[in-house]
Amino acid sequence: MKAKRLQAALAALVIAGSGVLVTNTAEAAAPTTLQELVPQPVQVQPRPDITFTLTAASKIQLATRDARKPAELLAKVLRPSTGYALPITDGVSGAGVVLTGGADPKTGPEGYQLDVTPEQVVIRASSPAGHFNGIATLRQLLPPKAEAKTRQPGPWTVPGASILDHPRYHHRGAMLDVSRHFFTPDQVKRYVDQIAAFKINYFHLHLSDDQGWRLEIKSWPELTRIGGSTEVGGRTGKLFYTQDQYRDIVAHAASRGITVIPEFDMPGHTNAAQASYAELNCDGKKRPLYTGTEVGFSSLCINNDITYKFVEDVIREVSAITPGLYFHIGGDEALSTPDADYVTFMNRVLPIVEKYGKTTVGWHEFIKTTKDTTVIPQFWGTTTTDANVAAAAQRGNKVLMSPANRIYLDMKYDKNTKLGLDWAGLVEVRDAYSWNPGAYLNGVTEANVRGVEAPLWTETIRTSADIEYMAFPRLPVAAELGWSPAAVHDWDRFAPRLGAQGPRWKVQGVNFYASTQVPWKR
Ligand code: TNX
Repeated sequence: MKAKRLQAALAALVIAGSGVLVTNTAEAAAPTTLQELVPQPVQVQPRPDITFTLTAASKIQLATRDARKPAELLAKVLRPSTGYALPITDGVSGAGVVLTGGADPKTGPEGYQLDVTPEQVVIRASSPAGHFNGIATLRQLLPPKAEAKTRQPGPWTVPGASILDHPRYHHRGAMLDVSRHFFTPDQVKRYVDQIAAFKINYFHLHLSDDQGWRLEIKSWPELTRIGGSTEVGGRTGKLFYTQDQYRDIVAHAASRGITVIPEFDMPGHTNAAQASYAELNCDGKKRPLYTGTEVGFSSLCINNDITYKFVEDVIREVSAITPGLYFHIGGDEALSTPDADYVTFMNRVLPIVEKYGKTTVGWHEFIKTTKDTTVIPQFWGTTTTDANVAAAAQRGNKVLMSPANRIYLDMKYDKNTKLGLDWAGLVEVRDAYSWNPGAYLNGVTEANVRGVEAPLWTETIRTSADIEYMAFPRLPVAAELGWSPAAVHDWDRFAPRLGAQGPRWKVQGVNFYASTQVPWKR
């Protein structure tokens, strides 16, 4: 009893950024999921006198047709665990979750309001993106077992609250390298499901590299027959996606509010293509397949027209099956392409991307070749100064931030981490958190930043368990940096919220790294 009283006395805590005082009384010391949200919302107003409980009678009610996909996602998550029917209805009546318009303009194009009443959880938003984001919050307000794939006992309570929320940056991304090691469509979709829970809205697929070409290109079939036949370590098989499989991954991501950005890395990182077609090599000879992990040794043949026919065919075919507006052309570590050739290559390729209606994203090296302010440089360096990126930002380009020594998910956590690399340093969870995307690169300020992406390179990563170990908990760190207001940035407040995700990952079977820096909730 004494301990409880002490707890009640000590446990008045401010929800960061909201300016709202939450009194965590002994009674309420039972898990209140309101204090455990990642990413932290802009405003959380607790309503301690109210609780909503999801029951067998609950319906998911649409006041706007726009919200059907988000509603379907919510039903998909909650039907197996609750065992409830949770029908999706057009129109609003009775108990349940209501998805509607009429959000406060402050929520913007991707934000939402979430209001808990005894009868309903009402999510207001002006777009499907907003409803997806509101649903990600609602999932975290329910008990962790709501994420289970099998039926669990209730009660399915949601603490009383009014939440108003919107992202700091439009672009919150995750990348998976499926070239160094190939991952099946089911493995890719599993990762997509995991990142969607943290309001990630872009999924970048690194589909080609020296070790593998991973997407069927109908006009160049050898790319996958040969180039997609192996991976790092030498395993062989049909290690690629057919166009139908890719479409299915794209649709799966869309049904979770996520846009796929396909990457075909050029003019370096191209050995798999050069092993598939002799004519892509200046000497007209096929390269051997490569299953090691060196970088920088390959290059397309820059002064050969067939190279641009190849590039255009790839961009045309991929653009036709990619509803998202972005095409990532790679452009990194072209160490075997002379500087002048690199410029020639980009000057020919960037207009092709535009011709097929896409916006170019590229690793930041490419930005020195163009003054086009609509293209997106993705900064992956380990320094805080890059003259070319800063100059582009001054001209008006928006920069996607992926500093390798902060947010590369393939860096080891510490020297004992078995998986991963360490060329950019060891990146413990707190290191991943301790930077400000809007004030990191000299000359690149808040307004110049498009967002944050956490890339996962897979030289050492082979299984879903491996992906999860490296991505969790650092991917949610990236999500927090990309979403939550800069003013709430505070490790001491963030760490317990992150630690509260542990029970959810246990229910979901996510193989997370239990960093000793994080106070994990049991
Ligand atoms: C650098 S980052 C690369 C990749 C490697 C990665 C390993 C970048 C644009 N290029 O080719 O996989 O390091 O961390």
